[in-house]
Amino acid sequence: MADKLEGTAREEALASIAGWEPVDGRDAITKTFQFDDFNAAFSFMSRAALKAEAMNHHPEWFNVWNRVEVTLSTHDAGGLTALDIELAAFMDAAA
Ligand code: H2B
Repeated sequence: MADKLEGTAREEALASIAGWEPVDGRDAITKTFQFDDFNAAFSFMSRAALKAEAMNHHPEWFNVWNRVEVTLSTHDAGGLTALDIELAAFMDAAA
């Protein structure tokens, strides 16, 4: 299992991704992606889903038409790990 990110490693990891915000009350990060339409939003979700499945690391997300709200956390570790950072960076590149 991936270890929870702590200290300097955590700060550096979070500094490497842009636009992700901490979630109140739990160790997780969130970002809302906005697209031109549902087709673009769902295409993004499809790319992210294939990556998530390959990583065996899955997002919590909510989609309405062109908007995808994503929360990332590692449930097994009870907080943020390098897996969340990797998936966040992938999503940023895929958006
Ligand atoms: N996704 C996330 N975000 N956190 C996990 O701890 C996790 C996961 N664990 N996807 C995996 C699946 C686990 O539940 C299965 C049994 O491998």
